[in-house]
Amino acid sequence: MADFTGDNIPDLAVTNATLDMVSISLGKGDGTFTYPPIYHEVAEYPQGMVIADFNNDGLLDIAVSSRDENKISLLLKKNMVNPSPFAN
Ligand SMILES: [Ca+2]
Ligand SMILES: [Ca+2]
Repeated sequence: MADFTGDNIPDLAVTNATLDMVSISLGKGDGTFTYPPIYHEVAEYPQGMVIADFNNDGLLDIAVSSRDENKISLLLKKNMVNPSPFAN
């Protein structure tokens, strides 16, 4: 778990190797997460996931390695949260 939205509430990212997706559930601050999660398509058969700030904007990003395509999908935070939980 990591905080992707910068609100100090932990969020949850999960790889789904069957759907070739990473799903991100945003923490609400009361121990529950938004549902349904936000889905992002990544390269086929995602396996490993590394969470770090890859572009140095102070917000965490996700890199997902793919078993079948031998490449890395990078989800930058600015593209990650859509729709924004803060937009009404
Ligand atoms: Ca958060
Ligand atoms: Ca970043």
